[in-house]
Amino acid sequence: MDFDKNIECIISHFPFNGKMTEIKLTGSGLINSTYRVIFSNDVCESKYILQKINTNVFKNPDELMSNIMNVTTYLRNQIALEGGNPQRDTLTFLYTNENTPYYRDDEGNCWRVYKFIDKCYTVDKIDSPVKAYRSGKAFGHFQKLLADYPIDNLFETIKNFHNTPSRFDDLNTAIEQNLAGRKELVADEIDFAMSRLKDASKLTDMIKSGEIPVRVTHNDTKINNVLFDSITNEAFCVIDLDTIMPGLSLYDFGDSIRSSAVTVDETESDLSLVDINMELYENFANGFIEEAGSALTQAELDNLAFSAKLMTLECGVRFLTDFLNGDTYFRIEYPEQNIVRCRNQFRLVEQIENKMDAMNNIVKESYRRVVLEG
Ligand code: ADP
Ligand code: GN1
Ligand code: MG
Repeated sequence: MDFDKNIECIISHFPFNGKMTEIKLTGSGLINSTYRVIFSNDVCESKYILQKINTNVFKNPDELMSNIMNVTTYLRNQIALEGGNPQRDTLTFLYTNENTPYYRDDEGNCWRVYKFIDKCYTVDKIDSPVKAYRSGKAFGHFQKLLADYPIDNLFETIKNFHNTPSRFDDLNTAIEQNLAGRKELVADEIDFAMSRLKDASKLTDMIKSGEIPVRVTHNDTKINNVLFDSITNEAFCVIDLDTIMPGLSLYDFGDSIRSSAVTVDETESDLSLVDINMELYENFANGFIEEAGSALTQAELDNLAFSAKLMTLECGVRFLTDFLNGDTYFRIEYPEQNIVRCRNQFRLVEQIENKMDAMNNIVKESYRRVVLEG
């Protein structure tokens, strides 16, 4: 079916008012297809996000949307209780006219709608210490808001999402299968990953031994999953809620460093430019610890800096795996992009390794100042 006809059919299943006057692709997410749509009538104009759920990635949209509806309802209450704005500080999803949280079209595509939040912007990397601090606060606060959420209500929307040993298994399978015939091109990257295999199981081992608590976490804390207010520049809303699942606080801290405390974002191909920015790192850590720090255990604090390395390594391994598999998971803009991203992330791993002592000291100092001395 052609896109225009299909889109008319899709929107007819949602309770929009008026006529659709604009539809535009938006954002730089790598998974879903995201459109900003505007509906107008004689009185007003309403903006929404219409999103095609990537069902290659999220195999069970019912479970996915159950998590999202439950979590956003809970967040709205928490936000109201603390005097925030529930319409702006979290996402508001619409039910379809058939009272379901998404619409499945004739081709099997799953569509959902939520309110567009106005007067805000997203960035792919942080460029100022104050914004790094605010991003850290946003993710730390998000974790705090969900601290008492009933964890057993959550479905695991992607199995073993941050299970790094399992990501290495996927890499080994991809090497073996060599589906895209690219194995020879990436021998150095495979060596790089395998030389760090011993790091992969550190956090999963700590989960097994009970040394580290499983919490409700976001699990995809890339900085373009935070909305910044256009006027105040505050980081006020954490979006992209598809991977809210039981996880580790460390996943959310570590995964964000890759975009919140770096010199260039993950698309940069000039490796000489790739580095961790320690001023941004310190500010992000201060913000995160200010919000989430008092709930963190010693084992978590001791591994915050390590988590930045592990999550970056894991992400590089995932890009490498996807490159070997023929680019079936992450959206790409040109054929080599996954290997460019992988090299970028692996260089960042090296830079984090070089700075690990300083990164650990920053966490200690921040915790002492922010939590112990209040
Ligand atoms: P993906 O899963 O592909 O990363 P996201 O849910 O993160 O998709 O959305 C992609 C982009 O769309 C975001 O980075 C942001 O720029 C924009 N966006 C998403 N939701 C909203 C919203 N409610 N209001 C304004 N912009 C939004
Ligand atoms: C994807 O959806 P997006 O673009 O925010 C991915 C993350 C990766 C990230 C790498 C569900 O995030 O895990 O870290 O790309 N999300 C999923 O840029 O796989
Ligand atoms: Mg996103």
